[in-house]
Amino acid sequence: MVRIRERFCAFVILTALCCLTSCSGIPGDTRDLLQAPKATGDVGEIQRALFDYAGGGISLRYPHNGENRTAFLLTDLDGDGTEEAVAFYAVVASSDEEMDVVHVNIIDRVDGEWRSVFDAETLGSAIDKVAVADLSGNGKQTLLIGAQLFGAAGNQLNLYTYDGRTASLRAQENYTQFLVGDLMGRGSDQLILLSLDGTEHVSSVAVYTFDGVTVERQGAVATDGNVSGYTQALLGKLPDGRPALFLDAAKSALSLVTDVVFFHEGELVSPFYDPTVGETQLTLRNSAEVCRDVDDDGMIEIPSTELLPGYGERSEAERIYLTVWRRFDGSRFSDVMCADTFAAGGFRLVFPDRWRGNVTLVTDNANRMRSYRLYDEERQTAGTEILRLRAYDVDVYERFDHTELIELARDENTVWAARLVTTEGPYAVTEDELMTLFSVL
Ligand SMILES: [Ca+2]
Ligand SMILES: [Ca+2]
Repeated sequence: MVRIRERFCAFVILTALCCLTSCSGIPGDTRDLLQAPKATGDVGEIQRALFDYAGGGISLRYPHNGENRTAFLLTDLDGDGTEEAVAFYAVVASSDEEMDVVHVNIIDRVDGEWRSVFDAETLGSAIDKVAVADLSGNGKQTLLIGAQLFGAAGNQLNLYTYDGRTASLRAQENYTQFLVGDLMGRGSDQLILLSLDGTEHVSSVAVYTFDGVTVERQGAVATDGNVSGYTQALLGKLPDGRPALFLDAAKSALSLVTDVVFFHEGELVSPFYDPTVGETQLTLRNSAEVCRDVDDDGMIEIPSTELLPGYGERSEAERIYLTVWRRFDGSRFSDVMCADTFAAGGFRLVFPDRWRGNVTLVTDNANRMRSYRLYDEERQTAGTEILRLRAYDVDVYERFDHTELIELARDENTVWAARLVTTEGPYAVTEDELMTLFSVL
C-alpha cells in the first residue's frame, strides 16, 4: 500500500511537471516546477482513477501535433452537459525487445466518483494527434485518436463514440496527417485524411462523413506525391465561398508546391495536380512561404515566385525572387500582393505596384541588409538606391548615431531600421507608406 502511494505521488508530480512544460511550452517560473503540485479536486481524482485502473508501470503520453497537447483531454463526449476525461498513457515495456504500447482511457463520473469506464490499446507507441468533433451533427462528439504506428509506418486513426457508459471503435484508417473541417459545406464537419507514400511517391486527400455509426468516404483525389512531406494543410475558402483545402508540400529544401482540394459539382478535385506527369507544376516555387491570408480578407492566397530584374544571368543559388501572392478563384489566378521576404534579416517588404518590374535589390546577408534600387535596364543592373533596410543588434544600434534612420520595429535583440535614400520621384516611398509595407517575420 505504501509503495503504491509513493508511486502515485511520483506519478502526480510527473503529471504536473509534464503538464507545465507541455501546456505552456516554456515554464514561466522554475519555482513552480520544484514544488510538489497540489493535485486536488477533479484533476487529482481523474489521475487517481487512471492510476486505480492501470496500476504502476505507466507513463503519460502527450499528443505531438494538433491543438490538444495534454495527456488528459477534458471534453463532453456524450453531450450530457458534463465533461469526461480522455487519458493517454503507455504501459512501459518490461524489456528492451518490447515496445511501449499506448492506451486510450476514458474516465467519467459514475455515482459521483471519477472512474475509468473504457480502455483500449492502440497499435502505436506514441500519440500523433487527438481531436474531438461533432461529425454527425447530433451534438455528440466523435473522438479521433491518431497513433504513431510502430516502425515508422505512418499513423493510424481510431474513431470512437461514447454513449455515456462505454466507447465504441467505429473506424480505423491509416493516414499521414488528419484534420477536421467542413469541406463539403454541409454545416457539420468531415474527417479529412492526407496520405503520403514516400516510397511510391503518391499522395492523396480523402474526405469522410460519419453519421454516428458508419464512416463513409465522400471522395478521394491525388495530389503531388513527389514531395518529401506536407508542410501545411490549411482550410479556407475560394472567392465564391466554396470551402477548400490548401495543401503545401516540400519538393526540396528550397522549393514548395501547393495543391488546392475542393468539391466541384459533387466531386472532390485537385486541379493543380497533373496526372500525366504525376506532379503539380503550376504552383512550384523557390520559396519557403506557405499559403496564408496575406490581406486579411478571409481568403487564402497561394505564394509564387518572380525573379527580380537583373538576376536572370545569375546561378540558381545567387538568384533572388519576389513572392507574389495569388488568389485562385476555382479556374484562374489573380495577383493580390508582391513582397520581398528576407529570412536572414527577419523581415518582409511589400513591393508597391509601381515598383514591380522597375525596382530590384542588392543584398548583404552578413549584415542583414537589403538595398532597394532602381533597375537600370540599359546596363541590366541595380542603379540608384531608393531605400535601405537593415536589422541591427540592439546594443550595436544604440552605440552609433542613428538619428538619420527610421526605426521600423524592435524586439528584445533586434532593431529594424530604414534609410530613405531617394525622397523624390515616382519610386520614392514616404515614411508612412514604408510603415505599411514593412513587417517583421
Ligand atoms: Ca458527458
Ligand atoms: Ca486573402
